[in-house]
Parts: sequence; structure tokens; C-alpha cells
Amino acid sequence: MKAVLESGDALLVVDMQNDFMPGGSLAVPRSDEIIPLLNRYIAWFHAHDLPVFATRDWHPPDHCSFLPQGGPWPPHCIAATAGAAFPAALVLPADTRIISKATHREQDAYSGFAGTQLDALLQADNVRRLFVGGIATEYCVRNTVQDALQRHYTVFVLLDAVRALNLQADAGPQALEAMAHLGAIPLHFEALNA
Ligand code: VGL
Ligand code: ZN
Repeated sequence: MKAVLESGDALLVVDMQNDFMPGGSLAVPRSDEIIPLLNRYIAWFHAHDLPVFATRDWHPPDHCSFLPQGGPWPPHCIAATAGAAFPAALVLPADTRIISKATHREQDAYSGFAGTQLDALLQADNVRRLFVGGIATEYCVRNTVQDALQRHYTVFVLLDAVRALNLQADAGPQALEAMAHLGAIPLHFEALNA
């Protein structure tokens, strides 16, 4: 699949945060490897005057998804901590639209659309097509892509710029298949304006 960037396109970088990097409290294997390519996508969109959105997990210290509260995950991405910050190597433009999610103790949210202004911000920018990369493929990427499709955005999944947690072997590939089945279009960087 090829894609030529046009007005109405936007890049959406999902949950690229230190706690999800190798060595972080909820490390996604090899998630640091996609930073250089995400930087190329970001630069490409920025050069075309197209908006860049970035979601981030932004949890309170006693979030319901954390193990001490009976949730499935070790504490991670606590708001305003170093673990919740974007990796220093990720080069986001100054005008990046940042969307914080799962900010309330009693509510978890894998999708960037859940309880946020994302949809309203996309509409304000007249976005029609979303190019989605980041982590984790089978959690926040998948849920964000599903919600975007449900809201009738055209969605491209950046196959070379996502990484899976893969707690179950093949969870990542299965999630990519499920997204494609729902209508998301798989894309590699080389196919952009190729
Ligand atoms: C995520 C687990 C817990 C994600 C967030 O960004 O995919 N996964 N919180
Ligand atoms: Zn989380």
C-alpha cells in the first residue's frame, strides 16, 4: 500500500513514554528501536505542515490498573514523573498536540479517545486520515485504532513503528491482523510518498 500525504492527514504517536521503554517499569520489548523511525515520520509530517498528536498514559499514583490496587500492571506512567515523560530521543515539534489519558484513579483507558479531547482536537484540525504508531500494539495502539475507525477516520497503521508487549506470544501480530480486518491500512515508511 502506498500513501501520498495530503491535507487532512495527521500523525498519532501512541504512548511513547520512558516507563514503556527497555528498563522502564512496564517495558515493551525493543520499543526504543522505533524512536529513530518515529522521528522520521514526525519530521515528514511536520515538513508537510501536517499536525502531530501524541498520547500519553498519565496515571495518578494509586491508579486502579496498578497491582497494589488489584489491577494487572506494575505502577507506570505516573503523571509528571520521569517515567511518564517522552524519551529524550523522541523529537516532537513544539506544536505537538499532547493528549493525556487514564488520568482518573477509578478509570483505565487504553484508547486515546477514551475520556479525552482527542476527537475534538482532530476535528478542529480537519483531520480525516490518521497515521498511527507507538506502543503497545495490542493494547493502546489497537484500542486507539479501533476507536478511530469507529469514528470514521481512515487509519493507517505504521507497521515499522509499533511494538508489542507480547505477554502472550503472537499478541502483536494477532492485533495487527484484527486491526486490518476492521479496515486499518498497514503501511511502511518507504510507502509514504514513494
Ligand atoms: C498500556 C498497559 C497499561 C499501553 C498502557 O500504552 O499500551 N499498556 N497501560
Ligand atoms: Zn497504563
